[in-house]
Amino acid sequence: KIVSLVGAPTDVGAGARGASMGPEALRVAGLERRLRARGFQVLDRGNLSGPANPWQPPQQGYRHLPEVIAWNQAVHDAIYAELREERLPILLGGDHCLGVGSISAVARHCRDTGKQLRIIWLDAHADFNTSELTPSGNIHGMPVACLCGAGPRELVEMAGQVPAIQAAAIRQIGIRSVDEGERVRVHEAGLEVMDMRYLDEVGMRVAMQQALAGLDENTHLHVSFDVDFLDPEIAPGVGTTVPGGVSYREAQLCMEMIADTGLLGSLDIVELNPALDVRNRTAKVAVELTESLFGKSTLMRAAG
Ligand code: DIR
Ligand code: MN
Ligand code: MN
Ligand code: MN
Repeated sequence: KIVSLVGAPTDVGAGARGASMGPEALRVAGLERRLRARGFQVLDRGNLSGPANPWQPPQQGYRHLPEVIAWNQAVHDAIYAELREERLPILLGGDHCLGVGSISAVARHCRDTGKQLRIIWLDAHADFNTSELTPSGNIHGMPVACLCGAGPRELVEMAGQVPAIQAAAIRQIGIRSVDEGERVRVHEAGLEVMDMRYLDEVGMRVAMQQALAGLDENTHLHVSFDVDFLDPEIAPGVGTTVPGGVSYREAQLCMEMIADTGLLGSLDIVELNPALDVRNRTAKVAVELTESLFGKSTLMRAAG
């Protein structure tokens, strides 16, 4: 399988500037070289282009909605094209609003090919806000809601089918910051959220066994990796750090267990903010975790 890198250098959906530099920081940290060392053929498709960040306050509950739509349409089209070529696309974000475009493309591809879709959402946040509930207006707090059918029409309809995905297709891991109104919607929608308390109680191994249960050869596994999933001590380069995150070892186990399924079909790496990072440390950690996601392990192990 050929891996393709698609850069989307924008921070239009975020509340802090700087995630627009994420793609280059991941390249500088050696993402392509490390994937090649794992035996993958890698195509760097370069960066998409889109509108600049106008840095305006929210209007009707959305900050930069036209710009967010334009970037997501570009991401959707690029990721869909890679999937149609049977490549494994990695979206280099960019903020997490881009999950709408990326996962809309994946949902469309799964519909084309009759695949079952499972999404592993690694994040400190549920990203399930709507314009009525959002405390910030930042659309990077809304992609899961949009994908499940709640949001502005242009984003909700991007997959050509509403909703783009069922809430039942998602497993959220590492969550530790959910807003008041958002919490109610999470429960109403029946989102499966493995929050930090749950990880503390049962451990990453059991949580991931559950998150990866019910997959078969016909499953397309998509991982949406918001780097604020990680504890800020190991990943300071994000705009919305939340203390008490996933440790380096927990994150490695999480990635290795996903790799073991052999079903990874697409990946987003989002919210990396080099302007807040320390000597590109967070980008390096993200690259190390991506290596594990693509099968790097210390020893050869029996399957299962
Ligand atoms: C918060 C932060 N829930 C919001 N969301 C973030 O503004 O909606 N998502 N940072 O990644
Ligand atoms: Mn395919
Ligand atoms: Mn997120
Ligand atoms: Mn987040």
